[in-house]
Amino acid sequence: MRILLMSTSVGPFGSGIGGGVELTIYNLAQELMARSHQIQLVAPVGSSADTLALTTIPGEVHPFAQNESRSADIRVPARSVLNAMWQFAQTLQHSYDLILNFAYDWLPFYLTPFFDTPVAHFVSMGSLLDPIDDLIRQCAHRFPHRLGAYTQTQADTFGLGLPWQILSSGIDLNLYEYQPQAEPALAWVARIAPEKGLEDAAAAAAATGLELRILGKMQDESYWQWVQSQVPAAQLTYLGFHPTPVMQAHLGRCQGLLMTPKWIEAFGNVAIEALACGVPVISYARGAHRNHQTWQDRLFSGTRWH
Ligand code: HBI
Repeated sequence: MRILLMSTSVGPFGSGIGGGVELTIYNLAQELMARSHQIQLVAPVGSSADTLALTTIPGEVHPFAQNESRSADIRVPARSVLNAMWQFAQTLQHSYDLILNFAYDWLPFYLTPFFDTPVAHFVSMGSLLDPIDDLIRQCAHRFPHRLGAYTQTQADTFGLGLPWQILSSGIDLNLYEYQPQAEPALAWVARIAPEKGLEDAAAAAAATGLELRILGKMQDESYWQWVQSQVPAAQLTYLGFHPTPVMQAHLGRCQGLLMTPKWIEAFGNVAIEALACGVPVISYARGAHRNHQTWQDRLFSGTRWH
């Protein structure tokens, strides 16, 4: 098939601002091309995607849905890059058999019935904003099986009984190497942002006396400063945002990965990346992690870790 992939609206593809959904888009595109489908990615200007056919579109990126209040009106930037991306998609829709949306935004769901070419959606987060939830439910009823989610746990946050395709997530195991020797350090890999709960990982590192090696996009500098002020005893080493080969080399040298989400993590790609490197995962029994292997019943008072 000829498939048009429409990227996330929050930042350029490859910048790390889109978090796990960037890895999902890249891995899906690689596998679809390996199966002889023709793939074209549309993303904001400034994007880079090595072997992928890419069209970049100028415009203003969108505010993060997770930072908006649940019942607030939808905010669209004046020169929204997403509006421009979907206008572009409309002009060339007849050259494609399928359009796949990866943005968690109002517009692509609203436009679904207005396109001749079928539009399907990979929803990358759990329920966050009422106006988008309403649209997703409308899409589900009007176009059953056009909605993909990582996990049933994530899908259920939009209400029970909707016809989701549960797609899980996958990684290219050739990119991850097992390292037999671990150094006395724990790892934390995510966008540096409040919904990821870095302060809890810092507290765990302080409690164990282990260095915490932090990898991921520096999304919220003031939050990073706050975490350091909250846990002065923790030895926190920020290693930056890196492409998979470099990230997994750091991750593989650690004794364990801490996952401390404050929201319903839709999947948590880094959990399977750590396991691919032979690194045990310590996470909350919340969100998609409940599906992952249990590692330890309780680590802190009252906090159930899995
Ligand atoms: N917020 N408005 C908006 N649109 C997105 O596509 C989006 C987002 N927040 C986070 C996000 N995408 C991705 O980082 C997660 O889906 C992984």
